[in-house]
Amino acid sequence: MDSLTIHSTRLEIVVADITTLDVDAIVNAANSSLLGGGGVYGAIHRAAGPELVSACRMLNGCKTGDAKITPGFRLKAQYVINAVGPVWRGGENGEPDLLASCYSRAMNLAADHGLKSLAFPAISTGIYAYPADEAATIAVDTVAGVLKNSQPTGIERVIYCCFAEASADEHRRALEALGDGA
Ligand code: AR6
Repeated sequence: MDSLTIHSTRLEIVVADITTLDVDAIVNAANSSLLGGGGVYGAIHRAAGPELVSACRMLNGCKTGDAKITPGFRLKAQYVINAVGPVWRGGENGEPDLLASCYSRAMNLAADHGLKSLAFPAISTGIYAYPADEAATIAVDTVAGVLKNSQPTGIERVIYCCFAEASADEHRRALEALGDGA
């Protein structure tokens, strides 16, 4: 399953470089300084230009599980939502709640800014080593929970932007499990 609609929001899975997406906001996977990094962070900062790190410098960092919004500068996306996922330390150190919190905070920021479309990378599943299957379930279930349990968000599209087919497969499986339970 590559997409599922909950209320009026479409959840979609794509395999792409997130910096190329034409959406209102893309989510970044940063560390708590918001300053420096490789992976998707490096790609987003290269594409956005040096103004993005200058904007991040004004934010005084960000706690794990939280997110802060900046402009997108040279990106097609108008905004970047800078999220800080947990480092995987075996799963007994609050990692699931902290990862879920990244997704719900990003959804809330997008809704508060009146955004219609939002793309997530698979936060924490690269350098931070979160198991991809568990992370995909959290990514899908948390967004679905926000859509089902809160006031209408106004968000029309949520994209899971996977960098590899294996990651997309995990998100497809999670979307199917959610669809089966609906
Ligand atoms: N588009 C979409 N997804 C991507 C892209 C891209 N251009 N590049 C990588 N990914 P990671 P983390 C995927 O390591 O695990 C940073 O340097 C990648 O395949 O970027 O949250 C920060 O500063 C993986 O599935 O982020 C932190 O120190 C996912 O994005 C730390 O790394 C996340 O991988 C955060 O680690």
